[in-house]
Amino acid sequence: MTYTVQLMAIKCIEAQELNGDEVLLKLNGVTVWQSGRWHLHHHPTRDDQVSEFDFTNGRRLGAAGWEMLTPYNPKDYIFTNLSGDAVLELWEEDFLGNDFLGRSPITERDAGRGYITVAFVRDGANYLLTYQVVV
Ligand SMILES: [Ca+2]
Ligand SMILES: [Ca+2]
Repeated sequence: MTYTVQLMAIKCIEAQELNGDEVLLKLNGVTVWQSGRWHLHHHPTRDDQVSEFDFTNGRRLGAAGWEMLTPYNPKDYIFTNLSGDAVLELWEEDFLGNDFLGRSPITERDAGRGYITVAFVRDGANYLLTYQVVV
């Protein structure tokens, strides 16, 4: 039995760094998403700061409100053919070693639970990640 994980959204409740965080998400140790040129921040004031990514609708919430992600490919947020136990990890990139912000285990038993929101609270950071598991 295999299952699929779909990332729905990530929201910054509290950034670790003053100017915002360079966030990356790993699935089973492989980087599947990174904020890239955007810095996650709970209160965006600069053009490059974003408080929330809505992966489902391809939007980001920044100082100017919701804007579309370009490019945006919905398939970039869907991971198929998983089996057994999987793990999602949140990291914050730094020049001298990245900061580990937490992990969340995933199994096929999560399928049918609808949207699952997990909190990553560690090292001064506070993030909410929403995903769903389908079989
Ligand atoms: Ca850091
Ligand atoms: Ca950083």
